[in-house]
Amino acid sequence: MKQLYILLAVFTLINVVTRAQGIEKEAPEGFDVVQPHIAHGKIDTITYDSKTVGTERRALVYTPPGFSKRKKYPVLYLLHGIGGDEKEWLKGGQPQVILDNLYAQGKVEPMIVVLPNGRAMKDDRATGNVFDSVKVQAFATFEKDLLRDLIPYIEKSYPVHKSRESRAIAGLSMGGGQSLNFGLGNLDTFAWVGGFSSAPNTREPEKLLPDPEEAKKKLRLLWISCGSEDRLMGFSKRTHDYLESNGVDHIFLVEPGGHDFKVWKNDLYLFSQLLFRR
Ligand code: FER
Repeated sequence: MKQLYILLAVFTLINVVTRAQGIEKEAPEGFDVVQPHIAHGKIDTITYDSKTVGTERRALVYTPPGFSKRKKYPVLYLLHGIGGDEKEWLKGGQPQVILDNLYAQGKVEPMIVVLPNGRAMKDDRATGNVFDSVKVQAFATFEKDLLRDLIPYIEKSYPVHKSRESRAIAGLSMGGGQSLNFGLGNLDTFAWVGGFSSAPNTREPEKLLPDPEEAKKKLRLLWISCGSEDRLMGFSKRTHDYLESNGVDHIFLVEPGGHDFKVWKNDLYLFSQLLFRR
């Protein structure tokens, strides 16, 4: 009988802890498997004139199943890591498969996903030493390119809502750092922000969010996640600690895994379902 009580207590505890976290933590099996018989979104390659870099720059754009120019959509800007470019998510994470499957189940709000090249320099390919300081600096320069060149291009070329509540920014690793820096640094542009396994380019918490009160008023979602085995965990953890001690609502998800697409695909699966909810 005593064992039964202990078992019951353990189950209750697990239940309470899970509910306290308040979110689903792991994508179900098959979430990233192509389903031939459902509707599929479409991927365009676009080029935009970047005044910031002084070149034409490339990005990919995923429009959802049932996309219509007569409707208006919110936009997620989804950013890659230090070794990648605008194709990295597509090759490693297949976001179009994850999202098509979520749409088929009615689990995600219709949105456009923009996959930019976040290395804002003339030669923006991920070749040579990707840790070279000039290339790393280009990930910071992308803030200007995004705000002044890419977003205006998207907003004049696609049927999209043009308010902060209709823009999200998220990314993996260097792209996670960019998303936190640019998102929290531009709360009048983005209301939904996600950092997956954010890299050392993530600003220190006090610089990232000097005014927690403004963030509390303006943010609709702040998501921080990282694999438990990732050596970059410290950058997510220190951000989470600061947010927690300043009472800024956010999700902090530590999930099994390292610095890889198994984690980032799970993040996209979970994060995308929370976006643009009323
Ligand atoms: C570093 C370690 C990792 C760093 C960047 C990264 C700029 C980025 C990793 C990634 O994007 O996957 O010291 O410095």
